[in-house]
Amino acid sequence: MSRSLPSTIVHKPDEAEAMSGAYGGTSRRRFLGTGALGVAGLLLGREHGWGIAAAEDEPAGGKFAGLVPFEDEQAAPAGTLLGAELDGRLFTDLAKISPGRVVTPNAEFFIRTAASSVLPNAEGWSIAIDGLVERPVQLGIGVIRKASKAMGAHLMECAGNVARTRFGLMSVARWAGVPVLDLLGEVKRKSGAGWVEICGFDEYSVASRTSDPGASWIFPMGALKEAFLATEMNGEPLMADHGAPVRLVVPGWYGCACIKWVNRITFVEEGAEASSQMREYAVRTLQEGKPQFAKEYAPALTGPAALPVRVEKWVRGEKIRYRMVGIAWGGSHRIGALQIRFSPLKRFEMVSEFRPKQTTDPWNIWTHAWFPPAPGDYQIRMAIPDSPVPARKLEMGLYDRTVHIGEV
Ligand SMILES: Nc1nc2c(c(=O)[nH]1)N[C@H]1C(S)=C(S)[C@@H](COP(=O)(O)O)O[C@H]1N2
Ligand SMILES: [Mo]
Repeated sequence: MSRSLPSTIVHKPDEAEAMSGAYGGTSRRRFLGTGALGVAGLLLGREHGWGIAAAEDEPAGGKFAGLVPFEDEQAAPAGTLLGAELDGRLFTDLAKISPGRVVTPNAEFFIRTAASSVLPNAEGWSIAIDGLVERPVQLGIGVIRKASKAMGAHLMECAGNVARTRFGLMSVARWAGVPVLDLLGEVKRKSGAGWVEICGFDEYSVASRTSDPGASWIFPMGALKEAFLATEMNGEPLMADHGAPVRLVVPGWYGCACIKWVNRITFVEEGAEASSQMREYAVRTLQEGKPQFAKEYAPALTGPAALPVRVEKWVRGEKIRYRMVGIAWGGSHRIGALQIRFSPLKRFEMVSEFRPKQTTDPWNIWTHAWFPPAPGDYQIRMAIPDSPVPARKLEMGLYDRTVHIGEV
């Protein structure tokens, strides 16, 4: 899927252009006007409550001297939609996260597949509920919107989120919608109808170079306890590129299960075949092989994971200090402790400031005072000691990042 990236610009997050507008609308002019220190204050945040040091107790004092870019991460620019339809992508700039900016603004929430140019009008939209039911039902969008209520902040991550695109296929929003089981509870189903296939509109005017059309995922009813059909994100109506008028959100599951433009929910029996989307994402959701039947798929849950998102450089007199800022996430799992290592040859050490991630936190921010012993490349990996479930992608090295330190 990353094959089609329209650009291979190496991102330099310390450039003024990259920083402008980054923190609650700081303009480029304001950035230049206040200088690096102004940005530093914003970077560190003044809000408490996330276990993050405030600007005043910055580890080394001194002057903020920019961000050290991660190496070998070629990426298209973040925050703008690139391409269209099935090849449309928008990458979130994770380096912008701060205690006061935990939720991703709508315009920066990642997009994986942009709205089709032949998408039907939202106003006449309905969801067909059919399959193993006594009588099929058409659920109008008006009814769904009316029943919508706050569903909380949840993280979404594409199963194909990789270093090459700076892990930008991951975001957090505060959603509103209707629990799927509430809607399905109204429908009389036949015996044996223990599974549901949730389908979304997926026809495009142009054939994709990278993805197969056809969006649906098949769930056992029990897996949908927390799932909801979303109509709003961050207090605004869902945007077309995020699945308007209605999309599925399954908290804790990879984005590939979170079908957009939902237009059909079909009750099926346990023996149903897996959908083409499930097969396409089998490897990326860590299935064993490419199973033929839906019931052979493990829940496509994001495991516990952590990632550095920026390396800040600070200067005081002759002294240079580095501070790493990162995130930890993983569905509804609690993460009690976090470790970091700077080379495969070195041991893991405890992250210096980490407030445990509670079950309801979508992600949380950690910081680590870092004293690289010498200039050179550092390969960073995180670890979650006593992880409630195996942190498989983390342990596979899929969230490794490298930074080059020029001076210490
Ligand atoms: N109809 C439809 N739904 C879809 C997709 C799609 O291509 N078509 N892509 C899925 C994938 S792979 C991801 S990661 C999420 C991304 O949602 P977002 O673009 O709102 O971030 O949508 C999912 N839902
Ligand atoms: Mo995805």
